[in-house]
Amino acid sequence: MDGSSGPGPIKKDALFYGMILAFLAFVLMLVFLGYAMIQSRASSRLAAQLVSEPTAVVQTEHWDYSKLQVVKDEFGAGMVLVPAGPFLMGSPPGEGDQDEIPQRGVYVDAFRIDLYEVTFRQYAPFVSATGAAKPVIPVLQDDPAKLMAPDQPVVAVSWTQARDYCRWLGKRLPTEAEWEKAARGDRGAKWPWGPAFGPGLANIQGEEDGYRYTAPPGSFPGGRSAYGVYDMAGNVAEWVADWYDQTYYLGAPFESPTGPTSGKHRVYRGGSWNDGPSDVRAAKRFAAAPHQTSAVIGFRCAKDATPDKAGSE
Ligand SMILES: [Ca+2]
Repeated sequence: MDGSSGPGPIKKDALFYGMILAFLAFVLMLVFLGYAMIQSRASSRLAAQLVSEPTAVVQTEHWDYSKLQVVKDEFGAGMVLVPAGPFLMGSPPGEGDQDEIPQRGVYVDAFRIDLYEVTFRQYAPFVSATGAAKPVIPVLQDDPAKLMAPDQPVVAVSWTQARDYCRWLGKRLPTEAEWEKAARGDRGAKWPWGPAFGPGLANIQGEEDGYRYTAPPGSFPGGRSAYGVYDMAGNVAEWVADWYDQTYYLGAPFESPTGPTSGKHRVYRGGSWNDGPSDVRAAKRFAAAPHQTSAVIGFRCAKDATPDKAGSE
């Protein structure tokens, strides 16, 4: 018996190959771990992109403005023709407030509406010519002059003064239905530009959009409505012709509704520089007494339009 052979060459080889195998396994494990780390980083990047996408890229409708018919009134204010036809007025269940339901198809005759909110510069000749009261901002915890530059939208005008200004120009306030159609187009867009709120489209609460208070009308071209109308969301809220009734939509006519025949409050629309995204939705309704004035309420005017006149100017 060769009891002195000890660990033979076979055992030594086994040890050697075993070590090599273990080393290879270790290297393989490192490669696998590295690969797994790269994979997980890539997928978390992807996840981050997916999460941030809704705020980074806002869906807008890319309205086609090539067929808009814009005319200027005698003072140079542009008015756009909104053609006759139906549109979706109000909000579907679960989207807006109680007074916005039911959503329904409403037919509106052709009309014209100012592309821009009325400015202090435009309002001044009316005050001089008629002796109407100069706008005085009633409540603001800051210097009112910050809102009252000539190129700012006029505020601190009552419903009655707004109506009188439009009449003075041979115009009128838009009805609530006209205003909403001009703001959201015929397919019921939630905001003038489309279905989602995003940055750079309207002057709302906060300074992230560049304005603490009002902005000169037309400062947010990306937020125009289907009819090219500026600032229908935010900046200044806007008086419209109708009396306010919170249940009006339940029984209102389907053709050119003009609001209740009487009431205590008038409707104003669009939300303002002091409202959040939900309150600048095209369907959102507000109401205030006709004599009330506010640092957040201004207006724009409208005018009848007959089909044969359309496009001839
Ligand atoms: Ca703002």
